[in-house]
Amino acid sequence: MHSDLQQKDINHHFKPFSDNKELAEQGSRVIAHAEGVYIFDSEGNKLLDAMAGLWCVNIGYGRQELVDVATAQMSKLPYYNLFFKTTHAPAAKLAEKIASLAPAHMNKVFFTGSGSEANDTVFRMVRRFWDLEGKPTKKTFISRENAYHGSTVVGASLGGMGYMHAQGDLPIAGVEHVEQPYFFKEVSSKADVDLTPEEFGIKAAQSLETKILEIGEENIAAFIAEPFQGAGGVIIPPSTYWPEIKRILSKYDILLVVDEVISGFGRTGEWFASQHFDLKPDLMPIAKGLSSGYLPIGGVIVGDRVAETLIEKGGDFNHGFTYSGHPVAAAVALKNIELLESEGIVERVKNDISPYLQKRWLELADHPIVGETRGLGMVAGLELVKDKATNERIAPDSKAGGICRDFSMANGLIMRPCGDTMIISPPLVISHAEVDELIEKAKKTLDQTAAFYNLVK
Ligand code: PXG
Repeated sequence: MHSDLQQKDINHHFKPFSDNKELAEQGSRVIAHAEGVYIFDSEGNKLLDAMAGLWCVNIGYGRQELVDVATAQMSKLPYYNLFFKTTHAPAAKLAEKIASLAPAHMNKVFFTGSGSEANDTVFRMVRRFWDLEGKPTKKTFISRENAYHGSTVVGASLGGMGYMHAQGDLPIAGVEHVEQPYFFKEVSSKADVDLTPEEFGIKAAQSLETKILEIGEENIAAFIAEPFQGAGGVIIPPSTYWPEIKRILSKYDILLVVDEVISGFGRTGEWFASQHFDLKPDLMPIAKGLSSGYLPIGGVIVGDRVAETLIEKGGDFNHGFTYSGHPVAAAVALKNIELLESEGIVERVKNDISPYLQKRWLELADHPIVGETRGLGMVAGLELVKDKATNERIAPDSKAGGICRDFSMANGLIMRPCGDTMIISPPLVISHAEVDELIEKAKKTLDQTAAFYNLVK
């Protein structure tokens, strides 16, 4: 039996990234409230949210300071646009704050309502940049297989998800995809491929150079990538990958777009993963942790080279959104960043809680159905396998991941599957005791998954 609320939802709510027909039978879990790293559903279940919502609640749930700032800003100025030669304090102050935390050569911020809008903005900015530079043939974006850059037409096109391209005739023209640096998929689980992670990192990066030579530098606008792939399954490149990408990009005149929507605002123990990986992006799309998800806001941090051309030579930039720099969202984002700073949350990730989380997550590598664990900062993943020697998968069609997720939810832990990869991205404020709870629940979940498939030795 569905509750009244579930029934309303079934009758009238068309849900994102869901099989709405299947959900109509099952009914959705109603999330009622949240505190710290926990969410509570309408049945009274308490779940440790090891995904921080959708990779975004960096500061944790229930921060009254953010509520207070939102309330005050709503009373003072709930809305005004930034189009009519106007600005307001929250947008101006937030832009300054973000520029102060970004790499030194990045000093301007264009605001959007989401990460997808940020990538649509990147697309138009980059193409406009090359037109203004007198190189109008430089239009093609090179992205990577299995990348996630959003769900709008441009976002999904830049992304490398086949199941998204299959709906809506994507990608649009002018987007190409090259190899992803996914060592487990491409090497560890294939008997006939014998490369070290370092050798594989170089090989994956060189697919970019191959593509550049194929299409011609004069036709390529930018390379876009997540510093580590998030929605693709927490894919952390081998140490050789980014240096090789940098070598290739410096040889050709191609812009680097580092999509920091997941990795920004402390997730790697630095403000931005570009600082962790020593990257010099021309543009960085941001969202999610910018406001810890309390209100929707995103943006593009623009490096000096692109900003100077667009601003000095460009005249009007005919692009923007009703909610660009929304004052309430911007005020909340600013306060969120101030709290991350004043409470030393990013330093704590680097020096304390990330090392602890990663040390404990590594214990799961010993489990009989785990082929690999990996992690960085406050993200981690593991690969479900039937046999550790061959890394053969448990069941066809990546079904084991969904089964594992269901056990995890029943155990009070939100850990999610990407195929047969189980991933976490908890709030940055998670305590040691909560990490212990996460690991214990994950172990129990793996035991149950192994038992379900009769894999207990
Ligand atoms: N870039 C990256 C790297 C992302 O992870 C976006 C852009 C788009 O942001 P918006 O705010 O438009 O959603 C994202 C979003 C998942 C999942 O299943 C991940 C995202 C969104 C929805 C689902 O992991 N990431």
